[in-house]
Amino acid sequence: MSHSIRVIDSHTGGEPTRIVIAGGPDLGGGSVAEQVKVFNEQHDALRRSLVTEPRGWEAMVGGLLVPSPDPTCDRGIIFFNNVGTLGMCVHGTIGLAVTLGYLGQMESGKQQIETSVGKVQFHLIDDHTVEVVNVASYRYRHHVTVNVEGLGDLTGDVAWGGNWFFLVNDHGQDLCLENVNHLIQVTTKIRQALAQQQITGADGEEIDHIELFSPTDNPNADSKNFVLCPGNEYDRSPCGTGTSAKIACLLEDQVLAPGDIWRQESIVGSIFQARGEWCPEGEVRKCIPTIQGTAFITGDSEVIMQAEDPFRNGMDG
Ligand code: PYC
Repeated sequence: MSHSIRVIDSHTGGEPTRIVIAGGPDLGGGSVAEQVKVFNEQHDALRRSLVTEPRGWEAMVGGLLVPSPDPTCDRGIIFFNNVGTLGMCVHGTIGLAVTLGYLGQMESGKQQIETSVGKVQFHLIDDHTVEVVNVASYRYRHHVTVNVEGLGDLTGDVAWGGNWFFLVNDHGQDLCLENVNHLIQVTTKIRQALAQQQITGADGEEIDHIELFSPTDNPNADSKNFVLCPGNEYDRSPCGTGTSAKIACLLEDQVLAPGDIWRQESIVGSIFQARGEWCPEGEVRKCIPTIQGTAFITGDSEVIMQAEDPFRNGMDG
């Protein structure tokens, strides 16, 4: 007995996405947040088989298309990586839009999807270029100091962009590709220190993404970043949820005005173009970020899981 699943692979600014097109499980309907619960409880082996070795690799982000009960949404999506599900993933949404275009399923050029953390719109501008209107984003805490083993006191902001981020400008690290292993170690220590010192997002939620910024000498970008994702892989793209968190901070600091463009470069040199608009007044001041990036199809295949394969669910069984 074997089970096969059709996937389309793409990369967005170097960061891979694997969208499950057919053969995924029935999660019983309900909101996407409810379906995420079923996916986590009953289908974790499927997550591992799709995005970890030997069928995937640790940096890959998966997207499972699911129905949405919301009549304003075209579909729902559950994003996941090598260690679990993600709230939102902008590079994955850019990959989704290009994938749907490749499949001839983007007739109107625009769609709205339901994620576990809110509704997101995307617009396929051409075969490769996509604009994503992300979930409302905001700075939760300003100038938070954390003591990090071997690094001393570091100060950053805690912000939401569809996932929780700790954003640090002043860190003394050289953000270059040759330094990636060291940057992973440093940002892992920062994440551990935040957890130990009980510095969290709203409602005690774990800050699972760490984002370092530096100036760039690329004339087409305003800043360069390095983003550590849960699962200890770094984002090859500029990280759209991280860029959304950055936009919220830049608007708060009045470095950007609503509508101003911010060009965020990733550690591999890919660029997202972003802007934000304030939401109508609410309890917490939030903005709506719009992120533009490009993606390219890299594969269209059937992933096969043979029952007798000891590694059908990844290396962890
Ligand atoms: O682009 O939002 C993003 C993202 C999150 C994790 C990896 N990429």
